Amino acid sequence: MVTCQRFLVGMLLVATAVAIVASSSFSQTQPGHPGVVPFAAKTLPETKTERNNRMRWWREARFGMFIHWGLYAVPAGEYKGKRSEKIGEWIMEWANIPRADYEQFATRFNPVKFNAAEWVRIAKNAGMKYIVITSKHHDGFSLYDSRVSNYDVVDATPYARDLIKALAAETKRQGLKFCFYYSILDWHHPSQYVDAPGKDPTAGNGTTKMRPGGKEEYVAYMKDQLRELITAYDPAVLWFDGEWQDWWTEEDGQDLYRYVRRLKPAIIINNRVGKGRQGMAGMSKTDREYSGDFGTPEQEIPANGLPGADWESCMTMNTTWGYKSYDDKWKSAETIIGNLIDIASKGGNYLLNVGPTADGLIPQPSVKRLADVGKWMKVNGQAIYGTTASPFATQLPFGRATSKPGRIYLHVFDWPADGRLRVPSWGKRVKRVYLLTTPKHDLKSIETDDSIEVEVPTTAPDKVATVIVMDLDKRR
Ligand code: FHN
Repeated sequence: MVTCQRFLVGMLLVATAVAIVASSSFSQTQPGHPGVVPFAAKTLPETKTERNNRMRWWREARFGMFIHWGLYAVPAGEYKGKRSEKIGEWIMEWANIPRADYEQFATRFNPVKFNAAEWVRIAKNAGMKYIVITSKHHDGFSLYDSRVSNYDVVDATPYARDLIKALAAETKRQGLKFCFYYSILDWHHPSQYVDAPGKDPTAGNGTTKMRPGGKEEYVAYMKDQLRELITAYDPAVLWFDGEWQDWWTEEDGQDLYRYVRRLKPAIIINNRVGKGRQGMAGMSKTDREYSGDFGTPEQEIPANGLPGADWESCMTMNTTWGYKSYDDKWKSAETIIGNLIDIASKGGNYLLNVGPTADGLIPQPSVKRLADVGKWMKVNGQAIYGTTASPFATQLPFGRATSKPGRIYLHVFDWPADGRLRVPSWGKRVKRVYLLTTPKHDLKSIETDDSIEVEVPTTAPDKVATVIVMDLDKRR
C-alpha cells in the first residue's frame, strides 16, 4: 500500500520532472527523426590485423588538438561577478545556473571571427595530425546543426551557421583527421535532473539523475545525434565523456560502441563510451572486458609505458578546457614539448587542448606556444610520428627515447657538460650515431660493458630537447 508520504514523494518527482521539461524552451525529444533508419546491435568480430589497420593512422599520429568550445565561452568563467578556480566549461555547475538562464548565453554566441582555415593551420603548423572538437559538452548545447535538437548553433544563436561543417571540411582539406567529443552527461536534456543540496534541479552537476522512463528516450536521442554526426561529418574518432553517471552502465557502453562502429566500422572510440576508465589515470580496469579502443589519462602522464595498450593523454594548456578570460596559468612551450616526448616515449598520444573565445579566436598564448612547438616538430617530427615506446627498461637519466624498426631516437633534455653522453646498453649493437639535424656527420661512440658513450658537442644544439639517432646493427 503506497503510504501517503511515498505518494507525496512520487508526486514531487513527477512535478519536478514536469517542471524540468517545462523549464526549457528548447525541445529535444524528437526521436526517430524521418530518415533515421532503425538499427540492430550485432557483435563486431575483428581480427588483430583488422584492428591494427584500423588503429594505424592514430598510433602513428601521436599528436592531436582538443577543442573545447561552446556557450560557456560567453561568460568566460564569470557569472554575476562570480569567478572560480574551477574549469570554465563547468560554469553551469559551479555557478548553479538554471537551464533557462544558461540558455540565454546562446543569444550571445556569435563567433564572427571564427576562421576554420586559420584554426586548422594553427594545429597543422604545430605538428598535430588530428582535431577533436566538442560536438556537445555536458551543457547539452550542440555545436553543429542537429536535426533532433534546436538547442544548437544554427537554431539557437545569432551566428546561425553550422561551424562544425566548415571545420570538418577544412580539416580534411588540410590533410588532418576530423574527430568529435560527445558528452553522455547532458545537463540540458529533459530526461536528466539534479538532486543535490542547494542546487537548482536544472543546473549543472557532476552527477544527474534520470527521470523515470527518461533513459530510453535519452539513449535514443544520443543515437540520433551520433548518427547525424557520423553521416554528416564522417569523424575518424568518437571521444565520449561524462560516462561516470550511475545510470550509465558498461552494457550501455558496449551497445553504444557497437552502434557507432556499425555506422562507421573504421571509426575509433575511446574507453569513456563504457565504464572501464579508472578515474583520471584513464586506463581501463582489467577485471573484465570493457568497451573502447584506447585509454584516456587526463591531465597526467602514466609513470611508465603501457606496452601493447593504446592510450592518449589529454591535457589543458592552462588550467581550463573551456575559455576563461582570466586563466593565465599557461604551460611553457618547453613543458609541452617535454610532455609530447615523454608520452611518445611511453607509447602514447598527446591530445592538447585549446579553448576558443566566444567570438571565435584561439587565445593568443595558445597560438604562440603551438607555433613554438611546431618549430621543434618541423625539425624533430620523425622522432615522434610513427614511433613506438622506448626499449630501455628504466628511465634514461638525460631524457627519453622513442623507437622505430632498426633505429632509436634519444631525446636529450639534460645535455652532458663533459660532452660525453652515456647510454645504458639494452642488448642491441649500434651501427651509427648522429644528430638528427646532421645525419651525414657521425658522432664518435665507444661501447663499454654496460653502456655506449657518445661524444657530443659541448653545447646542446636544441635548448629544449636535442635528438640523437642511433641506427642499430640489424645483424644482432
Ligand atoms: O568534465 C569533463 C571536462 O569538462 C573536460 O571535458 C575533460 C576533458 O577530458 N573531461 C571531463 C572531466 O574528466
